[in-house]
Amino acid sequence: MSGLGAAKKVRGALIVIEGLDRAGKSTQVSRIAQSITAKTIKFPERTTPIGKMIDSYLGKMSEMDDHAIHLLFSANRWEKVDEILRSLDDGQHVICDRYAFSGIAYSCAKGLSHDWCRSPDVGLPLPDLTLFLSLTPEVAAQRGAYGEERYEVVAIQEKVKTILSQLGSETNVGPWQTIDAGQDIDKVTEDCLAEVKKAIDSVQLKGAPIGKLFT
Ligand code: Z5A
Ligand code: MG
Repeated sequence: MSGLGAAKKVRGALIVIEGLDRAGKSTQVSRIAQSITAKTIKFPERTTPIGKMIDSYLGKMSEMDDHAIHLLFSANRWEKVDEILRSLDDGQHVICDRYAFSGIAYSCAKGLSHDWCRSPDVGLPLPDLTLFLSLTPEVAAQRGAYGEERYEVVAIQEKVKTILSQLGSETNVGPWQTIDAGQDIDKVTEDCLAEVKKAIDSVQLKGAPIGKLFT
């Protein structure tokens, strides 16, 4: 016997894409997923019972206390945790279109306390990389008018941008890279992929288990 067992399967990498409305998150999520063959999950995931309540709130078809909707956004992430962990365990990369950072930024922009907003997401799978697609409000404006959903107003987007851009320097958020989302689409993809490939290499090299967010 050589003593060599079967090679241990390397887990997949968890990649998060964050940014303002029209920053190009969904565009880049699908391009990156195609390039590295990854599973994609969009938050909010509007098809679950919790997601349907969120969808109704965002579409202004229902009203809710700010704390209650914040908890629903977080619950909507927790209901996908098993699926995320199973995929990573199977060696599949997972890319999330928004994550807990959006949860904090939008609720804090409405005046809720940062510590309170952070707590329901403590312990979620820790991203191996978060890409913050940074865009000025002027460039965002050139991508068309805001839609009709609840947060699609300039005053909220300005506050969210300030809060989101500071979240990368908090502790236990995982590696965080800011990408200039004002460049042309192909260049943004190129910049994103360069960081994603480094993150995947690091996961494969270290072989470390997935961490827990904010812990
Ligand atoms: N929310 C929350 O409050 N709490 C939470 O916990 C979470 C979310 C998770 C729903 O978001 C709302 O939920 C959101 C935050 C809140 N409210 N707001 N605002 P959503 O994810 O469903 O919707 P969104 O992300 O805000 O909007 P979006 O339209 O999906 O934006 P995007 O994905 O970043 O952009 P895109 O669809 O990829 O691109 C937008 C357009 O720009 C499109 O025409 C592209 O072709 C174009 N584009 C993209 N990239 C470029 C470049 N580089 N140059 C030129 N044009 C480009
Ligand atoms: Mg989108």
